[in-house]
Amino acid sequence: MTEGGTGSPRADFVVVANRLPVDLEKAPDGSQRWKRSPGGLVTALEPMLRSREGAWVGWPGLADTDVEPLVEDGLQLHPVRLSAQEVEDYYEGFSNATLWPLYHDVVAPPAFHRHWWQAYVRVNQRFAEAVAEVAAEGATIWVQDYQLQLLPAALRELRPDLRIGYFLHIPFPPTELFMQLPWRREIVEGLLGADLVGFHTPGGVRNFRWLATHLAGAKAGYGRNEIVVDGRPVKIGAFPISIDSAALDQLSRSDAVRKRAAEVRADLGNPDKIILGVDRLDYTKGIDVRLLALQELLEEGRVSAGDTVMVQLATPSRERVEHYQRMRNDIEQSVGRINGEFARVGFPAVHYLHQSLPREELAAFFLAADVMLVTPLRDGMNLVAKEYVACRHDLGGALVLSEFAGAAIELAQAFQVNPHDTDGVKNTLYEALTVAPEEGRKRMKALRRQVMTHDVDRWARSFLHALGMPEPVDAEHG
Ligand code: GDG
Repeated sequence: MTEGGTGSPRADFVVVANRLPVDLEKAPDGSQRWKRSPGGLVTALEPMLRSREGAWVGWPGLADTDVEPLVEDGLQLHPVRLSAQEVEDYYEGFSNATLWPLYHDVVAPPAFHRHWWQAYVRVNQRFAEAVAEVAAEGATIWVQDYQLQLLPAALRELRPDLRIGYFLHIPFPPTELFMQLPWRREIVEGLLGADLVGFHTPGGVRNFRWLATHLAGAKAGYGRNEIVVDGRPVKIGAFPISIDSAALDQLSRSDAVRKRAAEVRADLGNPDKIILGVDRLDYTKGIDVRLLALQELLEEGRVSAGDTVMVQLATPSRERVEHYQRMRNDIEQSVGRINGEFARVGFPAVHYLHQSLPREELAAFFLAADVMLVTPLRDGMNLVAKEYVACRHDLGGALVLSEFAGAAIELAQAFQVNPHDTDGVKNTLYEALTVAPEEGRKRMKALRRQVMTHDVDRWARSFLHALGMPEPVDAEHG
């Protein structure tokens, strides 16, 4: 950390994301307190932020609230203020009702509203100004995700001295779909303000290269992973994100989690097979796809309720966005229909929890599940698939995974399915339920080889290395 022109401390490494790694919460008595929101990203970046006395810029989660910069648990946090109207237009609107569905293959129709776009522009500019204030001369900035695609160019305008990296956590869509966006050129130009633009998959890189060439006049650069814009090289590349594999492996080996996994099985009535789904309640995750597959297997008598039990954990998400409210109703109706037809008193066929569970509890469910169903219609990566694998130190369990999750590229030995093909999902689910133990172990071993050696720390390092971030001066290891 160095002293800025105004005498305020300035950081050499700044992470900027829509949200801070802590949430500001308002208690019923009006008092405010910070709550840590432990995501994979924070875990991965925390050591690097600390060793460089870095800073994090983001929205604290409460609208219309001024919050002073603070140091929380050794991390420098710089809150950006959003008004309630901006949360509605920039966040719930343009980010989650325009970009989110558009980038996920329009599995829901995206809505295009000019006033949402205007808020998106305004908020991105505000974030850029906040980062420009915080960053030291020549600092490295890492911009995260689809809410902040205009930030790289806005920031370069203010601070050409900075080294700017950008990473997209969701898929970058096929060019034909992206072209629907009325502000397509502005978005591509916004991203091109970065020195490095990263995606989960090579497909995202290809789509972006085409758009940069056709919409922003980018030229071929040095090698496949570089393009040149106005004489300035911009690197592009695939950096598949991962999880803290070792920590999860360790957690799942703990006595407490193993004991809890056995309890979960007993609580479910000691069925032969437990099928598990864990997702944010989102229409991209294909929760309906797997419920239909289970329903048909039950109807056909290929599995029986009681012997086979499904647990769907659905974390509440974006509850103010209309599409999410409708989808929640549909899913809850399906669960009700299946139970209405196939359950016995005290023995539901599907256990559905619309709740967020503690990490240890989640690990216990992973360890207890014979089949993990991950069936998104489109997903940038899907960390749940990797978390399940990291928890299966016993080489038990089978992973059914959609071809349309970014994780499918690395997790080739999963039981892969096309989520649009109901028969395919149904038959593959059945195959996973009845796989011979030796074959199951072989597959899980291969999956674990990938997940245990490619963790989130490796992901962050490879991105920052490609960006050319200097090692901290006092680093113990060169
Ligand atoms: C976006 C992209 C990409 C879920 N329920 C609970 C809980 N979770 C945790 C999971 C996992 C995380 O939330 C969800 O991550 P995913 O990757 O599955 O999905 P998104 O939230 O859509 O994330 C995605 C990711 O960004 C990273 O780049 O992989 O494609 O869409 O870690 O375990 N955690 C706890 N309780 C729950 O009830 N503690």
